[in-house]
Amino acid sequence: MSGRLIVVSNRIPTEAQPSGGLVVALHDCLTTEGGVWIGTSGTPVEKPEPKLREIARGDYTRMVFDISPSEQEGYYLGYANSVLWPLFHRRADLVHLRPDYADNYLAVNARLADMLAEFAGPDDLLWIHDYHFLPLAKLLRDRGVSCRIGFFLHIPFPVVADILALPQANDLKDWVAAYDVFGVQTKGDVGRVMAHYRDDPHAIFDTQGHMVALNNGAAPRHFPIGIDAREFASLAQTHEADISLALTLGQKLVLGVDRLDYSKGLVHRFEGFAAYLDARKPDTPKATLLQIAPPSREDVDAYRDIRTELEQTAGTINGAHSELDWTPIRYIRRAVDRDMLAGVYRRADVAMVTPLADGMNLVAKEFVAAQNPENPGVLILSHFAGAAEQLTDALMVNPYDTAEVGAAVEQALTMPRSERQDRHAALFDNVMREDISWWTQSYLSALRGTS
Ligand code: GDG
Repeated sequence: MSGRLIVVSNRIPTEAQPSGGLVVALHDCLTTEGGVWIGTSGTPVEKPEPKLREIARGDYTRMVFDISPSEQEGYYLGYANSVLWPLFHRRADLVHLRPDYADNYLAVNARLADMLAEFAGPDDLLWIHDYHFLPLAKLLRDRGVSCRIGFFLHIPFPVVADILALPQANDLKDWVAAYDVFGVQTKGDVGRVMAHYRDDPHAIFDTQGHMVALNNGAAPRHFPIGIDAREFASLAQTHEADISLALTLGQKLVLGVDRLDYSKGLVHRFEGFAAYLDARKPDTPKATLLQIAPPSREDVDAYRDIRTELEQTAGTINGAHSELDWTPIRYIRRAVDRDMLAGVYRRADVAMVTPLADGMNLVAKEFVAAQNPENPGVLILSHFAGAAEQLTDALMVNPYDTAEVGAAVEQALTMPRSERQDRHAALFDNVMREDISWWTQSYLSALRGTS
């Protein structure tokens, strides 16, 4: 097969050096493989033309298309981030249904399908990313596109009971079944996709109850996304010395790094940290929780609400526990430079990665890669992060159980060096082995039909 690799995601990098998990991963993949990366232009225009525009060419080509202000509202802020995102993160209570949201979502996908139908040849490989474009393969097949089309879902696949809150629940079955490869992050996600197709004519199950085919394509498969662990480890080593030792006033450093999003469990995390403060024994080190939380999707109400709640919670805990020379929670509501971030990871004694729902969570992997193997920090990891399937040597917690989280903080701060080293060695081995190029190659060989 000699066609091009065509990658589609909502956001594509507009700067030379991309940042952020998905964007960095796909940039590395396309730099190696070559091909075309297509996404939205990022600036809504009144009358979007149904045309792909090339914005850069190098190791690979970048192309964009426009959406209108009302599509930004209905497709992006609406259906993608106020319907699918909360629903897929087990927050059906936050789903905001409006008919114009679904209309805009389908209109943007249909316009993109028209453009791709003209652009893609039969030998090309189309790789579609994330919940913004679930209907694309179905729309492309309706337009006669015959090339192989794969999808990768970066966020969790929902349970059947939650999917029923979606007016398009039946359409979702058709959308998913139209892909040649439907890729998800974890085995748990594969199980939930299969549950969605029980008794559905699209799916064929074997006698043991495993799905063997979905429509004409393969059964859904899991491809846990990784990071460029080697590069990140060396970044952390280089920038460790940049981090001022005054950072925690001589106390132990506990770190959290998350987009400010309700799925990341930040309020529960602060309450879990407060449980450690409440129960702290006199000889347990004093620790400061440094929470880096750059804001995201601030035009969506639920994101404004979580920010207010988090700031109130931090204020209450600090009011109760601060001393003249110690503020237990430091909270930074802006992005930190990636080099500095790598150095802070390495400097941290403990990382709290405690989402209530998360497709994978790259922060957990970055923290592991950044550690000094001689004196590594401890990873506290939620059962509900996709990374929990791979990083089984972390201290696992139920993020809703604040007493358990508090006890894990205490255990992490007092863990003997030999146990820290053993746990870290096992985690590091996984993060290095199942890295970003392993992920890319696994997915692409499935999409090419060779595995
Ligand atoms: C989605 C899924 C899945 C964060 N703060 C700063 C900063 N970051 C970087 C981290 C990391 C990335 O952003 C966050 O990645 P996550 O995986 O943790 O989370 P999502 O953004 O929700 O990503 C997730 C992922 O897609 C990939 O498939 O793992 O489950 O939700 O790389 O380092 N980077 C900088 N400054 C910050 O302040 N420079």
